[in-house]
Order: sequence, then structure tokens, then C-alpha cells
Amino acid sequence: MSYLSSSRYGKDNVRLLKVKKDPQDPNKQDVMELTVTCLLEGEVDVSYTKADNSPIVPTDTVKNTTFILAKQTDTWPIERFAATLANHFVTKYPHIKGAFVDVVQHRWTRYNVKGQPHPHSFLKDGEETRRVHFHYNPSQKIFEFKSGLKDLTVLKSTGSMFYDFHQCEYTSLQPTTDRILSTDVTASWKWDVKKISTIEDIYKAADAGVFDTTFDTARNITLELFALENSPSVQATMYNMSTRIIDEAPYVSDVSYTLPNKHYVAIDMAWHKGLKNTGKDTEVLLPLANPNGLIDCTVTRESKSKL
Ligand code: AZA
Repeated sequence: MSYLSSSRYGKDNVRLLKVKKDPQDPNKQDVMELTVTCLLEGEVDVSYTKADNSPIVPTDTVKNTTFILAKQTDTWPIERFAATLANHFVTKYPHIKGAFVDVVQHRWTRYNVKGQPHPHSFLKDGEETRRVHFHYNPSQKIFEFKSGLKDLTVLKSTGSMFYDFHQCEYTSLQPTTDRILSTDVTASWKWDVKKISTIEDIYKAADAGVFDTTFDTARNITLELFALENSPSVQATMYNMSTRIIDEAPYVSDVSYTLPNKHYVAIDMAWHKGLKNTGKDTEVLLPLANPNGLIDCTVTRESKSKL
């Protein structure tokens, strides 16, 4: 005997570019390039178990809706657009009980021409993305809402250490007080459900600039601490980043980081006329494609009742 224990369906990789024109000067524009995933859940079991398609809102309709709501509503910031999409599906279709919406914003940065920000020209300055995940199922009281960034690639050529680690007969790693540190930052921050727990709350926070300010705070703390701290380890640095975000971003309840440790190893050249290229003489290094370290943590705000 078996039963359908969970299911969801929808459209993945819906890509769009939204252009916002200044009503006073249509030459002045903003752009937002997005990749959207929208999956639905609800009373659709018979579509799996009885080949009855009648409850299926087709994935094509999900795609069309994404485009139409992008046209008809304000998509800035992406948290607002995720709320609009999720709310649409659970209010339009009574048998659709929940939506999983992921919105990924690709980076387009306005650039200066002759010292002035150009009104409608943008630079792709990296593969970094800003993102939001929203699982909204009001009938089950599910409101999982988090934002983040991914693929913010950074490297520092000194100011990173790793020593005093556990040693055993499997250990070959040498301790170091000066190494390269490089990673592709994935960071996310969960919105505090005590402060944001309804669609209206999301719209209000969007209007108040909470999502943009928090994104800037988290990104700046990441970049600043990465540069300024003499890092004892990836673990300690990511923890320090997380606690600072919790301190400085009042709407956030949890911060998570996932950091690959992308290794660069000094190339030993002693075989060539005793050429020194290790330790303090390291100048030429080999980027290792694999393997890489992978280090993860979540830091949670302590609730006041515990203090
Ligand atoms: N953390 C680091 O920062 N560097 C490392 C580790 C680790 O866990 N393991 N090897 N090198």
C-alpha cells in the first residue's frame, strides 16, 4: 500500500526583464532582470492519483501570470513581487492552498558616464544574485520568508590564518598565519515572523525600504568584515558576519552563510635553482578547481524571553 505524501508543481526558470520609467522623464529608467520559480500546492491529489487534470492550474498559466503581474504591479523590491505572486495564486484559486515562490534578481548596476550616473545604461558587474524565497500557505499557517544573496565572489591575498586545528595521524595540513582566502558567498536572512507575518506587512516593509536597507547592510558587513578581520578561520569569520547582521538588522531573526573555501596552493619552485615560492616568499599559487572546503552556519537571534 502507498499514498501520495507530498506534491507541488509549477514553473521553473521563468525569465523576465522589467523596465521602470520615471513618469516625469521616461529617459530615466530602472531595470530588474529576474528568474522566477513558482510552485503550487493544494487540493490537486487526483491529478497524480486518478489522472484527473481538472484541478490543475497549468504551469503555462503560472508562467503567464508571472509576466502579467510583472507588467501590472510594482516588482521593486523582489520581496514585494514574491508576495504579490504567492498571494495571487492562493486568493484566485480556492483549491490552491500554498505557493513556493523563488525570485532571483540578476545584477545590473547603473554606471557613470562623464562622472554622472547614466539614466538607462547598466553594467553586469558579476554573477552575484539577490534572492527571496517565500512559502505561503495561509490555511496551514505557513509563512516562510527569507532573502539573501548568492555568488558574491571575494578573495583576499593576506589577512587570513588557520592554525591550532585538531591533529591526528590523518592530518597533513600545515598551520599557517598567512594564506589566501577566497569564497563565493551565499548568505540568507530569515525575516522575523514577529515583525513580518502577513502580505500587508511585506508591502509595508517594502514601502519603508526595509528589504533594500537590510540587503545593503548584510552585503556591506560581509565585504567589510571579510576585508578587515585577520580571519582565524572561515568558521569564525562567517559567525562574526552573522552576529553583526543580527545586531544591525532588526527585522531579521536568523542569518545563514554557506561558504566554499576555494583553495590556492603555493607552487614549490625549489627544484629550479632553489627559487623560493613558499611561506613568506609565496607569490605564485595554483587555484585548485577541486576539492574545496564547504562551511555552513546559521545564527539565530535570542528571543527576549530567554534573556
Ligand atoms: N576552516 C578553515 O578556515 N580552513 C580550513 C579548514 C576549516 O575547517 N580545514 N582546512 N582548512
